[in-house]
Amino acid sequence: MQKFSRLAAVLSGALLAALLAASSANAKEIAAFPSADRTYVATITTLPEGGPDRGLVLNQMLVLDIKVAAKDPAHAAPVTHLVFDARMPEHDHGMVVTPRVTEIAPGDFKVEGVKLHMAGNWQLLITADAGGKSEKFTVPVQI
Ligand SMILES: [Cu+2]
Repeated sequence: MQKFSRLAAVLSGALLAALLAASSANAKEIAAFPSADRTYVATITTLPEGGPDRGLVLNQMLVLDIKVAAKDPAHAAPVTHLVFDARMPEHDHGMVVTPRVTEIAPGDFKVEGVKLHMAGNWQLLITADAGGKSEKFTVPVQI
C-alpha cells in the first residue's frame, strides 16, 4: 500500500480524474494516462492473478490490464493492436522477460509476464495502433 501511495503521488499530476471512477473490484489502478498527442487514454490496472493485489510489486511476475480509448468517442478509431514494454531510462535497460499481450475485448488488453526486476524509475511503454496511427504512451512509475 505504501508503494502504491508513492506511485499515486508521482503520477497525480498526470491523472485524468474523470477516468478514474470505474475499475473492477479485484484490480488495482495504476494510472489513466494520455497518449503523446493526447487523443487517446490508457488506463492501467494490475490484476490479482499476477500475485497479491498490491499494485506494482518489485521483482514479481505481474499481470496488467490496459484499456485504451479515444478521449473523444466521436472520433474513435478502434485499437487493433497493442505492444507493451518497460524500461529503466536512467540505466538504459529493459525487462529480462518478454510479456505476452492478448486482446480480451475491443480496446482492452491483458499483458502477462511483466516483471520489473530492479528498484527505481521505470517507464511503461505502450504502443496502440488505431485508425492507421500508432498512439504512444510513456508512463513513468517508481517501484
Ligand atoms: Cu536498472
